[in-house]
Formats: sequence, structure tokens, C-alpha cells
Amino acid sequence: MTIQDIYQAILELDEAKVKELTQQEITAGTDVYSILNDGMIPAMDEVGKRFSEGKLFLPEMLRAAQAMKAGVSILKPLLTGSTQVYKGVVVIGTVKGDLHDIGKNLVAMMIEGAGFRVVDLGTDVDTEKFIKASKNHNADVVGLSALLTTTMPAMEATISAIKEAAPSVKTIVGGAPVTQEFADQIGADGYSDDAPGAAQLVQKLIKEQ
Ligand code: B1M
Repeated sequence: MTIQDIYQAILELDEAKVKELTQQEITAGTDVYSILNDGMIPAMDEVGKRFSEGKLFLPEMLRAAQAMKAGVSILKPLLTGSTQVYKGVVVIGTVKGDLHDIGKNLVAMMIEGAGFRVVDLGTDVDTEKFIKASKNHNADVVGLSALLTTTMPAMEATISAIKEAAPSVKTIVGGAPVTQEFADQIGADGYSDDAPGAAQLVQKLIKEQ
């Protein structure tokens, strides 16, 4: 049994096997981040590559996502911990038009694990919903995720609306096509290319406030 077997089980779209192998790795004491970074995330990259090459289609991509989610559900308690006193509030969501949520969910778990209350708005979230939630929950930070080049412009629109409606709220962005350069260009307060980095970024921004 190795992390490579989890990678393989995701490519085989075998949800039950992913769950079983993930549990076995946890029991064996394997580092959670190795399971994610060396097994699950590379498998999703390979799925995306095969999709681009026309070797795999949308239903398979969806089943691969379900298999990964099943594995992540086993990792979740280890990523989030059990904080009683929160350091701040983070509202997070995937932007309008975008249904990808695996990366956003990981980011939410790690921010929660770093001691923040996370209000997860889900996917396909419009500007108005982000603003309403940040006001209702008194958010310190709003995090936007996008996985499609076609939904990246929604980040810009949402960030400028947040800056106008709630100027003290910090904004962070991420997702596979998003870059530091793009984040700077749209006026985001921070960018991270992965989930642990997003949690560190939130800590830094809240300390600066
Ligand atoms: Co989609 N999809 N997909 N897809 N999908 C991609 C993104 C794609 C790159 C695949 C490809 O062609 N190679 C491509 C986008 C091309 C582009 O825009 N340039 C694509 C496409 C085209 C599409 C559709 C348009 C396909 C179609 O219908 N013809 C369609 C769009 C639907 C929509 O959103 N409106 C679609 C649909 C789907 C599924 C529903 C089948 C499924 C998503 C299921 C789900 O999420 N519940 C899916 C999947 C699984 C993928 C791939 C294969 C995997 C994404 C993933 O979960 N990665 C993806 C290929 C790829 O990314 N290599 C692909 C693992 C995840 C842990 O990584 O999300 O990058 P990621 O998150 C990372 C970082 O980016 C970062 O931290 C995370 C952890 O380290 N991060 C943040 C993410 N959000 C952050 C926020 C932050 C900070 C960091 O701060 C707030």
C-alpha cells in the first residue's frame, strides 16, 4: 500500500478504493499533506490532462472528483482540528459561473484548521451573495476561487464591489489559472497557489489589520 495506489484509484474512478486506501494511510501514520500533494492532487492534474487530450470525458472527470472528495472527507478532521476561539471570520466561495470546488474546499479546511471561522458559500457565487455574507458574518477576509479562465473576470467584478461596499474587508484569490500578477491587476489583497499558503495569507492579513 502506497500513496501511489491512491493516485491510481482516483484515475480508476474507484471511490470506495480511494476511501479505503486513504483510511489505511492515515492509520499507518502517513502525513496528510503527502496524501494530498503526492497522491490526490497529481491524480486530478492527470485527469485534467487526459480530459484536454480527449482521452477522458466529463462524466469520468466528475467521477474522479467524487473519488477525490471521498478521500478528502476522511482527511477533513485532521485538517480542520477543533478550535473553540476563532481568530477571525473568512467568507469563501467559488465565483459566479464556476462549479469547481475541490480546491476551494481544501482551502476552507486549512483556514479553519488555522483557527478561523469559515463561512463557505459554495460554488457559482455572485457578487451580491459575497457582499451580503461578508456583512452578515462581519468577515475579516473574503476568499474567491476560480478554476476557469472564463470565470476569472468575475473575480475582478466581485473584488471591486467588495472594496466599495466593505472597504475594511481583505480579499484573497486563488485557483489553477489565477496568478500573483492577475491578483495584483484586479486589486486583490493577496494570492496563494495552494491551500496551506492561503491559510498563512489569512493569518498575515489579519495580523496587519
Ligand atoms: Co473542470 N476544468 N470543467 N471539472 N476540471 C479544469 C479546471 C480544466 C483545467 C481541465 C482541462 O481542460 N485540462 C478546464 C479549464 C480550462 C480553462 O479554463 N483554462 C476545465 C473545464 C474546461 C471544465 C468544463 C468547462 C468542461 C465542460 O463542461 N466541457 C466544466 C465547467 C463547469 C463549470 O464550472 N461551469 C468543468 C467541469 C468539471 C467537473 C464538474 C466535472 C469537475 C469539478 C467537480 C468539483 O469540483 N466538484 C471538474 C474537474 C475535477 C476538473 C479538474 C480535472 C480538476 C480540478 C481539481 O479539483 N483539482 C481540472 C484540471 C486541473 O485543475 N488540473 C479541470 C484539484 C484541486 C485540489 O486543485 O482546484 O487547483 P485546485 O485547487 C488548488 C489551488 O488552485 C489552490 O489551492 C488548491 C489546493 O492546493 N486554490 C486556491 C484553489 N482555490 C483557491 C482559493 C484561494 C487560494 C488558493 O484563496 C481564496
